[in-house]
Amino acid sequence: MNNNTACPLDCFDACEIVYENDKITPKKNGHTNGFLCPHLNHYKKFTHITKPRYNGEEITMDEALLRLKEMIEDSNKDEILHYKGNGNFGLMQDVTSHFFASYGATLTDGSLCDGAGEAGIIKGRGSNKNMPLSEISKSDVVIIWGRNPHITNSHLLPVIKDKKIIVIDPVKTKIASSADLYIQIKPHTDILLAFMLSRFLHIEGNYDEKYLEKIANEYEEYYELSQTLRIKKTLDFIDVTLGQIGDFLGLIEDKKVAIVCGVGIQKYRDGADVMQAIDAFAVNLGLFGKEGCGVAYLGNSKEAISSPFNTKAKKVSKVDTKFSKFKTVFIQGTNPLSQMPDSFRVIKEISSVKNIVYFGLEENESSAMAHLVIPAKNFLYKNDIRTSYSHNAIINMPRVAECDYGISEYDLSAYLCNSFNVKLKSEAEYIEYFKSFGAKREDGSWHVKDREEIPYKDSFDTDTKKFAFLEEFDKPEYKDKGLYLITSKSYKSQNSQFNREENVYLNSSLGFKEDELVNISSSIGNVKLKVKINNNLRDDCVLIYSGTKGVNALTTSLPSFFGKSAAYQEEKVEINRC
Ligand SMILES: Nc1nc2c(c(=O)[nH]1)N[C@H]1C(S)=C(S)[C@@H](COP(=O)(O)OP(=O)(O)OC[C@H]3O[C@@H](n4cnc5c(=O)[nH]c(N)nc54)[C@H](O)[C@@H]3O)O[C@H]1N2
Ligand SMILES: Nc1nc2c(c(=O)[nH]1)N[C@H]1C(S)=C(S)[C@@H](COP(=O)(O)OP(=O)(O)OC[C@H]3O[C@@H](n4cnc5c(=O)[nH]c(N)nc54)[C@H](O)[C@@H]3O)O[C@H]1N2
Ligand code: SF4
Ligand SMILES: [Mo]
Repeated sequence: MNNNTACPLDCFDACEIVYENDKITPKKNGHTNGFLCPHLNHYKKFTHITKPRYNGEEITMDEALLRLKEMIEDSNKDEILHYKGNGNFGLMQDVTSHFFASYGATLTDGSLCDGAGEAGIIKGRGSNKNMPLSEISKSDVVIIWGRNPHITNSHLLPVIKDKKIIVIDPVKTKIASSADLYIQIKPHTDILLAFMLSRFLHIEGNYDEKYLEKIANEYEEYYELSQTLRIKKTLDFIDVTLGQIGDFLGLIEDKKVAIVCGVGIQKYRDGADVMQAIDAFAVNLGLFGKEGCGVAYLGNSKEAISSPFNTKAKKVSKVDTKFSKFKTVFIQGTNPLSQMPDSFRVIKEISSVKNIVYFGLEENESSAMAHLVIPAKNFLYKNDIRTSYSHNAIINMPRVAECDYGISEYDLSAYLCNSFNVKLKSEAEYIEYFKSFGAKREDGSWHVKDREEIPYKDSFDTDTKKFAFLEEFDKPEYKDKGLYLITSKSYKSQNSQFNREENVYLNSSLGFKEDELVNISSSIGNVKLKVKINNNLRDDCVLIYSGTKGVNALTTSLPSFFGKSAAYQEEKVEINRC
């Protein structure tokens, strides 16, 4: 049996692993660089569901499949919703969507993740083509803007270790502590910093005029828009000094610069505009289409790969889903009862659904609500293939071991397709099809052949082929009430998988004591958590990690203005002693 596969998790890195003697070890070379993160190092210790359940009773897999078939028969086609997440990033995971779409059920669109930022990128550039890891490795200066690489993207670290680093983050993360310049910005004000940086480039005459004339000719109008902001008032409001702006522009002058953004900048309703303003700064610097320069965000992991699966279907939002309109909801690879915004709304909506099916690996809030629980096989026990949203590798994920419980997405779909007369090819045919998008490199690794290493070389992908600048944006109100909720990723968990966090983190100046129980509330809802003191936070921030039980009781289900994305940090919060 082939023993080379890849980590399946929703992560920038898409590590390659070797499975030998029941052990997961990292591939020594290439982007994996001989190390994995705690999730995969301890993967075998986590308990997975092994027995299917119906209304709390254990049943066999055959019985579970029969129940599923009956639930589908019991519902009109338009009363069936397939709610799928990315618990596993394998390309074969969409085979279930193929069944549901072909059958006439409803799928979802929108994003719980990076959708607002992606929409901003597409507004400006016309497409989302990412700066890959291999190009970041060629830059001189790396600006880490709302990303936390020690936690979420550790394989970026060896690549940038000898470079000048600028960090913009309201939390003093590990990379912020060792950065050449750290800006502890006020949350949700990155758009103002991006405008200020573009404006000062113009004031100092350091913008790339020749490039702008060719590829972004409305740059003068954009400069005028940036002049509608008052410099001192804006900088005071966002907690950035003129000295820091000077240092920032000094560090990047005449250098190869990579702006590496994370989801932190765009967990707001105007998240798309924030990203578009950061892109605009990069355009003013002339960073696109040059070696070692550009903007990295979360690329589209399926870029330059066309799907063999039918996913044309009626779609509803995955952010504010009206579950109660459906009779059967099939949940796959996600834990919406924890991870969707506005948990109270989700619980209320989903409670009236007659048939809730949970198809996943572990017990959580969603498996607890489900009438039918179907255990999936984990990645070691099924065939798949994956790509990444931060580099261009395509990695085969063959079955590397056997187990006698659970079912793969392909086998479950084959059962449904067979039961309801939907055409399906063999698993091997689909995997071969995906492989055909790969090309071998000299070092033996495979990459997605039609992805450009340096995108936007001669033009952008907008209708005019030029970069589209923001033409307007919401001016800040320069007033500040309530605390900012920061809800980011934890070292210990993968969103709600593995070891979940349980606390709220606060700066000591807020006057709360370690381990005291507090009530955190927003206009949406509330949650009670124990305090942990963390003075790496600003004193106007409250940090509750993704995956903490109850955090999404605080968050709004109103989607972003562009990109149909969840806005997890839109709501301000209050804290009170219990
Ligand atoms: N260990 C671990 N790794 C993961 C995950 C996980 O759950 N655990 N999840 C994976 C997934 S699904 C994703 S999408 C990626 C995301 O990877 P990242 O983008 O790194 O994710 P976050 O931790 O949400 O946010 C990054 C940083 O944004 C900062 N931030 C918050 N608000 C603001 C703001 O207003 N402005 C600025 N400038 N910064 C802000 C936070 O303090 C945080 O340090 O990580 C993936 N990797
Ligand atoms: N408050 C707050 N909320 C957030 C975020 C935040 O930062 N703060 N982050 C948001 C982001 S960026 C994301 S991406 C989402 C993630 O939210 P989810 O998509 O819900 O991700 P997880 O919590 O990791 O849950 C993954 C699920 O997939 C299942 N699974 C894993 N592997 C497989 C498999 O091979 N097959 C099947 N069938 N199931 C599998 C696991 O059992 C688990 O139930 O959360 C969002 N929610
Ligand atoms: S760093 Fe990311 S890809 Fe690598 S093992 Fe951890 S979760 Fe998987
Ligand atoms: Mo995500």
